[in-house]
Amino acid sequence: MRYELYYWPEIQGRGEFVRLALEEGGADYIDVARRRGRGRDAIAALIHREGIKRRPYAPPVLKAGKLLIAQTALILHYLGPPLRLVPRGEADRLWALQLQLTITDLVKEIHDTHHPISTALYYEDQRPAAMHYTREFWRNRVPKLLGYFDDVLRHSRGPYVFGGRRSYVDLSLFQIVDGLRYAFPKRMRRFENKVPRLTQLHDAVAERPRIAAYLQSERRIPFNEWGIFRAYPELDG
Ligand SMILES: N[C@@H](CCC(=O)N[C@@H](CS)C(=O)NCC(=O)O)C(=O)O
Repeated sequence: MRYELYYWPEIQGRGEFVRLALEEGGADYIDVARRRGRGRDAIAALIHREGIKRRPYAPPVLKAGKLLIAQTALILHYLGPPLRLVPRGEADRLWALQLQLTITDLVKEIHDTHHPISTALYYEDQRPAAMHYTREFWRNRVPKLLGYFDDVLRHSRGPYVFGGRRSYVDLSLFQIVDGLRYAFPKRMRRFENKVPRLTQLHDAVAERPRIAAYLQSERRIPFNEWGIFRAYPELDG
């Protein structure tokens, strides 16, 4: 199966959680908007195409044969078994999906640190609210949510959420830690010792041969100030 990923070509964004899975799973895939040089038009053509009965709302979208699948967590739930990125049993697959949906919630909250009022407004037009939101986010939400995932890893005995076997959830948690380090270097340095198992998971994923090769490649778009994780020094406390 040759998969097609439709996602914005200039950012990691939510597409990155899918890219990491495709890379670690050794999938045959095309990052359509990047590789064919069609950029944003490729996504617009898909999302706004007339006559699609089951039209996806927003990228990332995965095309697998005739299937068009949107929603990051659902895409990963779908890719898990063929790419061997999740155990086969139903309870394990649901556990992975449950964790991934919690990551989806966290991603939205991370995004809201720079866009707390509206995605339709520029960051510069909501900076005071962003500073307020971000302070509360780090005071209450980061300890609760990252603490939760660290606890999941304590129960699984690590380094991964299924113990010794990596899954798509681990790849996403790697991305969360990596992104928070980029966006909030000072805050993360102060906080990270409270979630040592997440840090270990991050390092274990980064050392996996396929991920290490991907991170060194041009396929990995550098972090920048258009994606989910944005480095605005005034938000870093
Ligand atoms: N819950 C969805 C969110 C999808 C989403 O917000 N996609 C962004 C790009 S990263 C978008 O283009 N959204 C358009 C919109 O929300 O109107 C997911 O996890 O895939």
